Amino acid sequence: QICSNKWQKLRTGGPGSGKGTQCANIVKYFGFTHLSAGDLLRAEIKSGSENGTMIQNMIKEGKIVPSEVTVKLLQHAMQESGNNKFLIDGFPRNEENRAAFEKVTGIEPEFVLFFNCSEEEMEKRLLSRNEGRVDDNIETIRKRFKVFVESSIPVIEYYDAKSKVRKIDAGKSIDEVFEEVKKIFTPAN
Ligand code: UP5
Ligand code: MG
Repeated sequence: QICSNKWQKLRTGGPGSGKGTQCANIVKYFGFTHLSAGDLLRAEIKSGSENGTMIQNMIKEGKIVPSEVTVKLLQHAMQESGNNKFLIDGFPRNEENRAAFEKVTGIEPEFVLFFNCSEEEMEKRLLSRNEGRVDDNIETIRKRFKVFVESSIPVIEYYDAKSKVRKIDAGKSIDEVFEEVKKIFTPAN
């Protein structure tokens, strides 16, 4: 077995809500391995894999890459890590993702962190990020928000029905958000 269910932590939130930023903090404090599905997909494009062009086109359109591609990348990264505590960032993004991941890995998250943030604030953050991402332009950002509401929110609702969602006000400063995050990750939880 790759890892024990007990340690699965999963986090999600809209585009620019601060998932990557807070994951870096959580890794420092709590020793998880951070697996960003988006970062793995971008690395796959860079590696020149046969799926690269398809992935690039989907990211540019803000669309969700087929589960079989993403799940395989996540599974491989989990095996490579040698860790058994994972923070999965930005995944699952739709019901298909969720069902495929649980079927293939047999893993269900211990809980799901939901970073609640207004679209206005997320848009501001994404437009000032300046990392040269192909999806950080206003047209793609609008598409990402739409896909998030239509496809990703239902996944949050699914986990909420299982009492697994921990909602955080992600509109505050990075330090303030981390104070809230820390409470959720303290061992007593
Ligand atoms: N920042 C962060 N926190 C802040 C705060 N509290 N106050 C002020 N500024 C703050 O943060 C974004 C920016 O805001 C940064 O400049 C940061 O300094 C600042 P970041 O931590 O990067 O936010 P994050 O939520 O990680 O934003 P990201 O853009 O990465 O989210 P997305 O969910 O859009 O991106 P992701 O990489 O996960 O996915 C990209 C695309 O890949 C998807 O649209 C999709 O096409 C594809 N994809 C799939 O197909 N399947 C998957 O499973 C995953 C991705
Ligand atoms: Mg990110």
